[in-house]
Amino acid sequence: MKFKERVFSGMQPTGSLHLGNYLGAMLKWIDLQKTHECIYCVVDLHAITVWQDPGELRNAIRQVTAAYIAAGLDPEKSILFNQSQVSAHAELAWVFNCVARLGWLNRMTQFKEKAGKDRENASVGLYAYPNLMAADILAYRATHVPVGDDQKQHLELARDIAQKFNNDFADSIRAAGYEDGQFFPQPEPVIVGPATRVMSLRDGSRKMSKSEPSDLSRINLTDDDDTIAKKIRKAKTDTEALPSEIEGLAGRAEADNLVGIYAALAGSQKADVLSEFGGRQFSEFKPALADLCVSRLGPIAHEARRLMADPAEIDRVLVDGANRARGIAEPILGEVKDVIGLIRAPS
Ligand code: AQP
Repeated sequence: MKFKERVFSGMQPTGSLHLGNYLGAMLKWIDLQKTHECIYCVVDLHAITVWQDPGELRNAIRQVTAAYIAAGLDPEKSILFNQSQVSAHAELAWVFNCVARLGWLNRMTQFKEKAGKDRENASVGLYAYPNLMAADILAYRATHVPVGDDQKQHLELARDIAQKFNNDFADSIRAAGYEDGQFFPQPEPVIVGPATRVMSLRDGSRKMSKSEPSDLSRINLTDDDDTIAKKIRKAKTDTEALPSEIEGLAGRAEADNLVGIYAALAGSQKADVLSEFGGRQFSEFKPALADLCVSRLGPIAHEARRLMADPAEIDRVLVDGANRARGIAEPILGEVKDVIGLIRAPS
């Protein structure tokens, strides 16, 4: 089957979005809107794989939606919704729980990192998270998935699940009219640009993350201008001047990170940043970076705050998006049920 090009991606409402989410994923989401049919989800079912305060979760779902729109996602053009409103995600995830192998999930590094030493006490949901992510994507037969570098392994698993489903049910899939036996596509990761893995501002060896205890480690999309400037001023660096060539960033994780952030915000490459700032000290580079950050993120924070003043309108956007998402996912889920031998309820 020739699959229509379709984009799917999502973010967890586990706190406010940060610069890593923005540069690693959202900038590409915004770009892809111009050329593709796009489906962007607030993945609230993923968020509850670790305990969330119910009131804060509700607020975070709206906040992430507001950040999507404020950053430039157009709810008329793209489909914006929260995952739990479209039950096809959870239903298909169960099917994939029965397709994916324990050995595959045992290799997932994110589970190991998040569960840490207390693995026995982690939720089953956290372990099965990649199967739900595969369902998120394949419920729409999405072909392209723009994500940060940390999601690469989960995307590979989604491809394995698609392949195994196509193999396990090959006869039934052909009988359903798919002559080439391809029921699900192999979704392609879209991991491009100078900031596919933005690192913590306090430790260049750790990913910038919502769950990092120190707020100084990340720039939130909700931070005001002064806070952004302060966090960049306090960002960890070494004492050397910036190099003029990319090779000079080797072994200088913090410098590499700040140069990558600058390049991504400026829409350029690290080499361009170094040809401008090579030989200059951080005392000169950091104020330029802070100005750029404030000029790019300040208006997003401002617009998100304005949108949050009208939660009913945000909820309306989510309901509209969910209706449109259901229109795509439910027929595909219905076919999945036919192919695997379930009897569906009459529509
Ligand atoms: N530091 C990062 N650099 C580049 N991309 C990143 N992404 C996340 N952190 C970085 C990308 O943002 C998208 C949404 O991520 P998510 O919210 O679903 O979950 P996450 O990857 O687990 O993000 P966090 O901030 O680290 O959340 P917590 O702390 O709750 O686990 C994805 O495309 C991701 O690659």
